[in-house]
Amino acid sequence: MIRKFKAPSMQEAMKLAKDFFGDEAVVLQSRKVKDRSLAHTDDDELVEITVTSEKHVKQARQQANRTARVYTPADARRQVKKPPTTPVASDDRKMAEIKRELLQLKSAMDSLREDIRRSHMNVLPDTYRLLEQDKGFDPDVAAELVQNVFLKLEGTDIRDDARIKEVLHLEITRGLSINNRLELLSGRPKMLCLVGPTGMGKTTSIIKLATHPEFYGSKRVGLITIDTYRVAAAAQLKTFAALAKIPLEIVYEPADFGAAVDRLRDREVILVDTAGRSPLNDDHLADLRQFFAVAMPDEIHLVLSVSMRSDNLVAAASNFSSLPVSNIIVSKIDETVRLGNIFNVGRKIDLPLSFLTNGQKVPDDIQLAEKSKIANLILN
Ligand SMILES: Nc1nc2c(ncn2[C@@H]2O[C@H](COP(=O)(O)OP(=O)(O)O)[C@@H](O)[C@H]2O)c(=O)[nH]1
Ligand SMILES: [Mg+2]
Repeated sequence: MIRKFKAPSMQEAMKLAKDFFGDEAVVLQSRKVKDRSLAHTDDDELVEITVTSEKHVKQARQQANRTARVYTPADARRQVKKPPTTPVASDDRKMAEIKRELLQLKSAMDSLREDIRRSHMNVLPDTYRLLEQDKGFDPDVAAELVQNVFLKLEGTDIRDDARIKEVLHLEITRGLSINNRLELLSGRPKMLCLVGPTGMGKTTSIIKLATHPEFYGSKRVGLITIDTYRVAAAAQLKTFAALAKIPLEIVYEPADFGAAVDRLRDREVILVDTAGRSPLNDDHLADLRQFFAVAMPDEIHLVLSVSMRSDNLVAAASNFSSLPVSNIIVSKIDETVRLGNIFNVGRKIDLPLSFLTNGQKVPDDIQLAEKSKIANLILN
């Protein structure tokens, strides 16, 4: 359902929309129109907003998804391969028609999405610009945040920059998902494994976690490197382990993993580093799955650098989705000021954040992921 509301100001029009749709109101479009009623002169202007509700947008999306699932390209191929029971020409025509309808639906959804995005730019343009252009929030993530902020504002809030920032801080805090328990397990070591593309900071993070007093620096730590391609990736960790007098096991085969874990059974924490020649290829992941079949880590943290583009982050995460990843470590937050990407990661990958790393200094440059602290980092 879509309705238009007219009022002398944006706020009054929004009030009418909220009275009708409640907090679910989504502004699709806003524009200035002339007031044609007799009581006013020609110069009077009204704000007209076109509004629907979150529920209706969701329904429209679900409708589109349902329709799309019924006719996937694979279905279309199967359909073509089937021996024709009816004249081929009529089947082809039907498929073409369905395809055309789907394309129309898709383009309607795209333009609806674009309208929603633009309507938020109209309501709080400065906030939207700050998030998207300065802070690196993805357009859809920024639009959703601005929408939530706008709905929380009351009365004259909309002209109060400090209040807007305060609500924005709250909304960012609310939108983050965190899981950063450091507790040990009783009776056996807790096993943490770090996975991720090469160069993200896995090995450095392991060294920080193993030595930082706030993390596992005061615990009995054991280290394991899974080196699936025999790339001698453990050299860095070997030097460190010798200096820090921490036992290190290097394993090349899944069969050796169980014994290595067993040799470290008196430890409180086992930190497992992973290295492969090209960690994004399927072989590396299939290998890792074999290691995990021997001994499953209690936590698997995917390490991703915040200075990567958000679509590459999502691609990297989906590459690792064949592993039971439990958390995201966001690394290298010192390398960009566009820290909205931390929020993008959380929203798009749908896994809780555990740690942030903020430099090359060992062991200092690592922190627990904390909602309010992340919101501060992003906004200041
Ligand atoms: N600026 C910055 N550099 C980092 C951070 N963490 C790791 N690095 C650097 O990134 C490079 C790759 O790190 P490494 O731990 O070997 O990555 P791995 O391949 O995932 O194990 C090294 O030069 C590290 O010093 C960080 O938080 N900030
Ligand atoms: Mg490494």
